[in-house]
Amino acid sequence: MKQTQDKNSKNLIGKQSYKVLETTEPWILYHNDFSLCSRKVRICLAELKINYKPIHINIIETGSADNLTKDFKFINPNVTVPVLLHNGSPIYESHEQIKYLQEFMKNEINLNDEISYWVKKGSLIGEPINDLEKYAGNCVSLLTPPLFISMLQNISIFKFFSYYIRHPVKFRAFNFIIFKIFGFNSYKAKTPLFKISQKVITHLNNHMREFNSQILNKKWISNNQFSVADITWAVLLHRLEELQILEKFSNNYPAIENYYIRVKKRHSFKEGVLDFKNTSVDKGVKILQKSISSLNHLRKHYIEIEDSIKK
Ligand SMILES: N[C@@H](CCC(=O)N[C@@H](CS)C(=O)NCC(=O)O)C(=O)O
Repeated sequence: MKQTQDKNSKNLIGKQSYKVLETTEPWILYHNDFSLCSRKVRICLAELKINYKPIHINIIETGSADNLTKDFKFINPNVTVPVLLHNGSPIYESHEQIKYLQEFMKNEINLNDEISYWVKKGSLIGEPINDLEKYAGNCVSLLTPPLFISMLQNISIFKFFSYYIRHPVKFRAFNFIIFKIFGFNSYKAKTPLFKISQKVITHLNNHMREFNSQILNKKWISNNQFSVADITWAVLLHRLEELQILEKFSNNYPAIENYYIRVKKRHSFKEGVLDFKNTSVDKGVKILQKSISSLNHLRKHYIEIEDSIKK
C-alpha cells in the first residue's frame, strides 16, 4: 500500500498511485483553517461543488503541531497541509490539487495565459526572500510574521522544543522559535525583519498597482469569469486584511477594494474561507490590532507600510 515515500518525500508532488487510507469517502481534505494553501483548495472544492470530508490538522500557529504526529506523517511525510485524498490516494501540493480537481471536473475554462500569469504572480514560489519583484505571494509571506507572533503568544515555550526536535524541516521550526522568543521585538528598527519589510512593501505596492489596473472595470481577473487566478488573489487579499495591511491600500486602489467586496460575497469564498472560523486566528488578529496601537516599534512598522504605499 504505502510505497517508499519516506525516502523520496521531497519528490512527493501530485497524485500518487498508492493509497494512504482505506476509505469509502471519495474526497478527503486534510487542511488547516489558517493555511493559505488550504484556503485555496477549499475555495476550489466549493467552486466545483465537490462534496468532501474536511479533516482539520492543527499546525503550530493554530495551537499544536498535529501535523507532526505519526499518523499524519504517514499521510504526508513532508508534514504539510493541505493533502487531498481521492479514493484514499494522496495528491500533494496545493497547486497540483487544484489542477487535478479542475481536470477531474473538465473545467477547461480555467486555462489561459492571462490566468496563468496572475496565478503565478499571486503564488509563493521558491524561497520567499527571492523574486519579490515577480511574486506578490512571496511578499505577503514575508509580511506575515506579525500575525505568527500574535498567534504564538499563548503557546507555551516548552511546546516549541519538542516541535523543533520532531520537525523534519529544521529551519521552518527554527523560525517559529525565533518569533516566539523575540516576539514583536523582531520589528525594532534596524532588525533584519524590519529592513526586509521595507523592501517587501515597495514590491508589494507595485504588484497591487498592477493588479488594480488589471481589474479596473472588470468583475473577475480574466474574461469576467471566476477562475483559479481569483482564488489565488482572494486568499492573498484576505491574508492582507488579517495582517491589517489591506485597508492601507484602499485609498490608492479603489478597484481592489471593490473587487474584494465582490470576493467576500462569492459563495465559494464564504464556504471555503469565512465558514472556517478559528479561535486561534481570531485571537491572533485581535492581539495584533492591540499591539499595533500599543507598541511603538510595531506601530512604526505599520506607518512605514502606509508611507510607502502613498509614495
Ligand atoms: N507548497 C505546499 C506548501 C504547504 C505548506 O507549507 N503548508 C503549511 C501551512 S500554509 C504547513 O503545513 N506548515 C506546517 C509546518 O511546516 O509545520 C503546498 O502548496 O501545498
